[in-house]
Amino acid sequence: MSDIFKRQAAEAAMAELRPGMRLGLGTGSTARHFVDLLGARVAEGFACLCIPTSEQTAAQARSLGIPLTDLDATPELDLTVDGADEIGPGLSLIKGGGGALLREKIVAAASSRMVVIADMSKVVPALGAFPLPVEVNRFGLEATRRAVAAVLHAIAPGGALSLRQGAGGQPFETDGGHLILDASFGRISDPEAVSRALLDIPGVVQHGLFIGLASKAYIAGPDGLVTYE
Ligand code: ABF
Repeated sequence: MSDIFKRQAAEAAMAELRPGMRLGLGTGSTARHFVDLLGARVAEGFACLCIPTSEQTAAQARSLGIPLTDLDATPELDLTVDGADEIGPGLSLIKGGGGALLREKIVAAASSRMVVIADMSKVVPALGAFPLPVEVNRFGLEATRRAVAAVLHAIAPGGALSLRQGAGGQPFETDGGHLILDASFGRISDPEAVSRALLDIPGVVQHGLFIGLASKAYIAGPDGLVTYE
């Protein structure tokens, strides 16, 4: 059922498209619908230049004939359309459940606007029920893990921290070759403070809190489509 809503949210975001746009393409099952719809538009002659936020999205876009570039050639984008794991107050987000948070954040930050697409289950009164993904360098993993645990336990004494596992019993590896620690806060009442504390840890590459990046969200659910801005 939620897949129908994801598709509806992606369809709604098509209204944001203008010919010649430089677009950031998100990652995940909702963004996949958007890329699918964009591919159909491109096949009809719609002109755009796109930057994918993951190898997965790059492969999908290539298969649909969507023109791709990179941030070195095209460092400023008009719009990024991406999914989210949680959408909280003020369009603050938790992202990175799919492991693409670093590229997603770099691409979103390079975009004039970020539009979120999601089904209604992603909307929460406060962030944190979804474990916060923290992307870390492999070097010094244990020292970084302890420092992240200290931040987590200062806020959520009973909170759990786990190294994300991938296929074949190996740790999950991001497109950038890093690892992910999933931090279960339960509730994050001050996302800015958590963001600063995590980014102060040298081994932390990035985290999945997106604050002040999204300016609009198309949310679809049983009661229809809602737009937040
Ligand atoms: C990406 O896809 C991620 O940041 C997020 O983790 C996930 C959203 O999940 P889905 O669209 O598959 O529900 O946007």
